[in-house]
Amino acid sequence: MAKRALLTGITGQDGSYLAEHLLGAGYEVWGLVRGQANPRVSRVRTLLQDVRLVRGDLLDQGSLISAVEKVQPDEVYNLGAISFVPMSWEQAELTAEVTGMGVLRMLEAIRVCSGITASRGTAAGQTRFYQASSSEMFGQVRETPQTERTPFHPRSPYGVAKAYGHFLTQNYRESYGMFAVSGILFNHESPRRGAEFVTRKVSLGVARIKLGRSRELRLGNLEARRDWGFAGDFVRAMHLMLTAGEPEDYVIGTGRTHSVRELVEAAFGAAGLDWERYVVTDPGLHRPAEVDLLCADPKKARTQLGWEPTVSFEDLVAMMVESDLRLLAGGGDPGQDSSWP
Ligand code: NAP
Ligand code: F7E
Repeated sequence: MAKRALLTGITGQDGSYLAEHLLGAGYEVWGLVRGQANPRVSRVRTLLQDVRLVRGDLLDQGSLISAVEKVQPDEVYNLGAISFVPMSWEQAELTAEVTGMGVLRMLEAIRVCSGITASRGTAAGQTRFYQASSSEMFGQVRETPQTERTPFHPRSPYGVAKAYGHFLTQNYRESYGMFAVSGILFNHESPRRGAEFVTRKVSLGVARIKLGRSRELRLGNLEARRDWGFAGDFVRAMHLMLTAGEPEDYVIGTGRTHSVRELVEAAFGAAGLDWERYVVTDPGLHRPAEVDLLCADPKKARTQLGWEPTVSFEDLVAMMVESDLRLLAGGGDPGQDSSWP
């Protein structure tokens, strides 16, 4: 019988790539969708026709219990979150509820549905749980590169909420013997990335300028450095973690770091443009507390899971620019909220 996977965040970037990966591996894939008439659900129905949908919300404990009861998943991947860091300052409480407390609700849904208690422990064939932890937990980094043992110093309500979910996942593993793991993922991008994140803001900006639809691109801090990889590579690591022999946490990143300035240079270069003619820096787009430098040490994932990234930074940027040039030339444009940093 096919294994069953339940994914929260199916309408997001990672949900789409992970669903494709699991369908390819022969899984029956279920996606949790929220809201009465969520406009992103139709995109899931078009892009991922073999995914089954179940209603639920990370804010609603009962709905998660119902979803787990209905699907009876072998594996749960908790990708749902308020994931945009600037939004976490504007709506800190909502971020804590969805990105932090949502992890508790999903773990409790699995625990209750599996009849797990501290004294009874877990049974064979229990549901395995993956938590989407983040390099934002490292924040003001204590060492470079960052490993599974680097201490956390989150710099945003988002990073704090992710740290709560991370420790809680560890705690359910230790308290109940659950197969519950966290992937500490560094930034990963793709043509399906939300338009609010800097890589996609840049690739869309370049495409608009190249096609004569815009004359400038306004950005915030060009000096911040990130370890950017391709989302399609990173979802493979999630699956490897949940099918490993032992439940353990892993850092997933490329081990290379680039500044936003280098990203901009590469993206404009990929379209044959000189970035300095078009990029305008706007102090209003800086964050209240910045994460200056992130760079992964993915050695544990390489040696224990055999995981390797396959797409370089330069190829990723070119892939995103080419995709957005095609999208815009074909009449599509996801638009941009220019007030977001
Ligand atoms: P994304 O594109 O922003 O997707 C976020 C997903 O969360 C969407 O499907 C959204 O669904 C869902 N969601 C929001 N509120 C919800 C709620 N109340 N209940 C259930 N679902 C809810 O994020 P992503 O880039 O795919 O990232 C996936 C996960 O990895 C997130 O947890 C993110 O924080 C984490 N992460 C991402 C990165 C990265 O670089 N991409 C790195 C480290 C960690 P709607 O369509 O209903 O809004
Ligand atoms: O910012 C700088 C900004 O919003 C990257 C999420 O997936 O990865 C992501 O979080 C950097 C920051 O991603 C603009 O200040 C400059 O230093 O693309 P971002 P993020 O905040 O790193 C982590 C791992 C996650 O877990 C999150 O869910 O770029 N930057 N100018 C800008 N950023 C944006 N968005 N817009 C600008 O105009």
